[in-house]
Amino acid sequence: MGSRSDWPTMEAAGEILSRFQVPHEVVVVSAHRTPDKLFDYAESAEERGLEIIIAGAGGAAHLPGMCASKTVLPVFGVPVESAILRGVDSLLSIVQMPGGVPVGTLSIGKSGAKNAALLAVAVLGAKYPHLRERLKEFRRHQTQDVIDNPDPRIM
Ligand code: RP5
Repeated sequence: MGSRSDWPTMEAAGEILSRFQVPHEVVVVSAHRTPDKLFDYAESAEERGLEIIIAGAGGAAHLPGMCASKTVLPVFGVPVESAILRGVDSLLSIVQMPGGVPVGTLSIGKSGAKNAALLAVAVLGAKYPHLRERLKEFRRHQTQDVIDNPDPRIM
């Protein structure tokens, strides 16, 4: 993520990855404050054994796109909600990539972070069948939880 201040949002991705027991690292890498670190990180990601990068950033959110420009690993971008423009700036910064360098862009905020991790699990599931099974179980549980709790007045 681009800043320590993104963590309250990106934590939602970490929670999902931990729940699915997907080994992962959590690092602050800023496209603007630490550009050399960003290049090193993205360039070395593949040889370090990373398979997917989830990049969250807010405002002028160039981190996911620049990351994608330096690696062929799948990059999922999470627009962090910004104070002034409520994350619309982040979303547009991430989603409008030029053809040829894709970033899979999720929704603004915590739901986007959560879904980035679930999408990562789904992609990894093509290679790791146990993750596919865990994802099916997650969905079953999620559906059952809604069915079992139809009255919103009862918590
Ligand atoms: C972006 O600027 C970060 O991703 C963060 O969302 C935003 C604000 O960063 P801080 O000023 O809170 O460090 O690069």
